[in-house]
Amino acid sequence: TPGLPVFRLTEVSKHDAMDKRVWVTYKHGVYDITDFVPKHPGAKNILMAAGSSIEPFWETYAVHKNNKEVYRMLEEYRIGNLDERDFRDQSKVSDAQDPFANEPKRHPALKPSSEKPFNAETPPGMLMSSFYTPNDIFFVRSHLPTPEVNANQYELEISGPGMAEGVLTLSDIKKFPKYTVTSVIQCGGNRRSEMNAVKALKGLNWEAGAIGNATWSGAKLSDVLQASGVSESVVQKSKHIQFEGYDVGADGSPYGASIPLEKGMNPFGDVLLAYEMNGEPIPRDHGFPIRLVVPGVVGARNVKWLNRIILSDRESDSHWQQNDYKGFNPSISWDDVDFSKSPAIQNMPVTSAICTPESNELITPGKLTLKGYAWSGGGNKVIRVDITADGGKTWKEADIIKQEDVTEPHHYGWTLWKVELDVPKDSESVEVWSKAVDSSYNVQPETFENIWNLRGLLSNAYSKKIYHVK
Ligand code: MTE
Ligand code: MO
Repeated sequence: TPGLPVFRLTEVSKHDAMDKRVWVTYKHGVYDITDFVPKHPGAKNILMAAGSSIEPFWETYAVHKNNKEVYRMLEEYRIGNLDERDFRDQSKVSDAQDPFANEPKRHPALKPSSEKPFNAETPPGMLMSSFYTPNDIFFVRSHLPTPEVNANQYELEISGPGMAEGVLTLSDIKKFPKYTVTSVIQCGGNRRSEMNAVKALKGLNWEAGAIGNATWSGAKLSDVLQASGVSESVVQKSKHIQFEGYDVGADGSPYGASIPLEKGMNPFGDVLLAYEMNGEPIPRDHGFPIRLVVPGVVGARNVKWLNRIILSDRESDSHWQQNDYKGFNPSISWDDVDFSKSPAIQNMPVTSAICTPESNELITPGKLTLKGYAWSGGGNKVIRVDITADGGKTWKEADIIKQEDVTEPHHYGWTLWKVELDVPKDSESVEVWSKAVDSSYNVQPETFENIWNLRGLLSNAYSKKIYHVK
């Protein structure tokens, strides 16, 4: 932007706190974001960049990095240009310190929605080829650089009010009775692109593949807590179980989440400290060597690379528990959103998706076979999947391809289904809808309009596909 004043970095660095005004640089621009900070849900994080370049911080928050809206907002706060000499120096520094320099290799079939951090979904059609989603094509959702944890040095800390802190190694955890649970892990933003199509929102543009079904094996969290000295008095003083990962952001704070105490302490519950995924050691992308598995609950609480467990009377104060993964009224915008007003998402609502044929495939007149998945959170089982090809005038029940023989409220695996429809000779296209019903008789909402929310979470309306006939 020509015409604006030019600043040296030394001048920028003096503005590193709210009372001195907060300046940051981004590429060639210098911005005074003092008035922006109170409006920003992650203000705490943005302050870490005060007086310097915002780029290394945004590297770890890809939501910002790829979001034109955020750049547009930032431009409103531009006060000048960075001196050319400092601009060159800065770019050198950020190359050398790339926090994403040590990432694992990923399967080429995974479809990335962001590279740094690496987030990628399974192409929905591929989800149909097996009941248990193979580890190497299981979707990856990581908010921060992927840590590399050495299994021999792995330590899990456990603490709580009035309790001596305990430390467990991997072999300590493996000494507990081993349980295996089949459970879906689904990102809170799965199918967000369908909601985004109704009205633009902020978040990774997932199709229906930010979900997978696997067996998870490990120790029960309730067993481990019992053995770690969580007495009745500790329980009395606690309401939540907080978890922290080994992955840390630019400000040094780890990924964190929490679940209600009852969910984790219940001996009939199924929360696992898992060390196996589909019978293999948990792959690095999915939390090696230990990840928390909270069946029926939004993906975000299934903390990978588990480092600490903290019993507390409070929820995790992490960004992802407090200022993300919450639902809102469709009329709430970024100008009036108050994250403290909504509860953190835990159990997920019922959903389904038509996965094959894929969206862009041409079909032929005659028999058309649709395949898809259906799932519900909170341990609810899918009892039915209804399909219509005439806008809801008539419905056909899908056949279950596979579903585990487990009763609610312990049913955490998904249901694969298929249905055969007739495509008349003269038709140019068919529009098909699926809706799943769970064991509490919860049904998917019909449209995305009425459940729209600014983060594109809980995006579970009917799956609707239009296929063109050859
Ligand atoms: N755990 C840690 N430590 N760091 C993370 O970024 N992402 C969460 C959750 N656990 C995350 C995490 C989110 S939002 C989801 S959807 C799931 O992990 C994704 O699990 P997956 O990558 O194994 O598919
Ligand atoms: Mo997620």
